[in-house]
Amino acid sequence: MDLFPEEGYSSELPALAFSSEVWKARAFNEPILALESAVITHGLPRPHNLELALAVEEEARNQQVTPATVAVMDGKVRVGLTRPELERLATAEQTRKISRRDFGMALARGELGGTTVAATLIAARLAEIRVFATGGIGGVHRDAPFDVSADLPELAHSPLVVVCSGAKSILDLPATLEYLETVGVPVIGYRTREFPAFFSAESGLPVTESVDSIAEIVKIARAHWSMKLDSALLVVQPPPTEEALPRHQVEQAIRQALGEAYQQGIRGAAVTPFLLNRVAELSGGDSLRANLALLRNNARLGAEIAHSMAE
Ligand code: PSU
Ligand code: MN
Repeated sequence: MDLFPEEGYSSELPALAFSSEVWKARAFNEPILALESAVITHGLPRPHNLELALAVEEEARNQQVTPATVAVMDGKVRVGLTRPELERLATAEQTRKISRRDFGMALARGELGGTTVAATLIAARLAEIRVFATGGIGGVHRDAPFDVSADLPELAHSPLVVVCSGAKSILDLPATLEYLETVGVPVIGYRTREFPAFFSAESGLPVTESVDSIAEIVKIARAHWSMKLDSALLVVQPPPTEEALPRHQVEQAIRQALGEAYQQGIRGAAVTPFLLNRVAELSGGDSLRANLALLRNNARLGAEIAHSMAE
């Protein structure tokens, strides 16, 4: 550690820039909740993206947990954003979707970028943050054997509790769960026995373990890491009942979106944003409502876990 570190910067982590809020929380060992920003730049339409970014931060603050939204900005990986920075990210004309592969280019060129689950895990790991909340993780794509989200290998060696609503069924969910098993990421259902499919509570697939309390999650996480395992624990909960969509309704939109992606030759990093956007359009406002509700709900659970882990 620097003797007199300039607030927000650490000589050991030259690429990171902490918000003063996160800097202080780190110094006082207070709970912090990591949040991604690809959902702001590539996941949600304006103005819902900014509203959502502010709402999930509020969920953390309501529980005296410091939110650390991660993004790439002005040649730094920001851990914690100010409100003007969130606004800049949410309204920018051009942003890069930043996964593990993309840091070098975005940092070197001073680009603005939203971090995926993979990229947020990398930053959170460096910052020693232990809890991260998001909507849904990336996974193994359907009928595309080599399109596996970088989120999965990153979860394999990121010692964090990651709260989400499973993964969207735009993905091959059984294959995604098999991958997580291979790399040692337990899938813990919070008050559910079923792996949620993001918009819908049902996927027909079981979780590794089901728990009813935050205390159990924390106990399992500590025991997991006591074996010097460096993998994440995925804590999943379904979208709130009021806003959850029936599985068949979503499935129809997904089939159509997948067909269009194939016809239009959409590849690589563009696949997930394309599918998310088309499914949202095809299923109408209901999917957006579900998306916003589950993101807030996951931030709330993430903050509770962060709080409990800091005790
Ligand atoms: N799934 C969603 N909403 C999202 C994403 C996934 O339901 O916004 C975003 C997340 O940031 C995730 C990323 O980390 O997409 C995965 O992209 P890819 O498949 O290109 O790795
Ligand atoms: Mn991909």
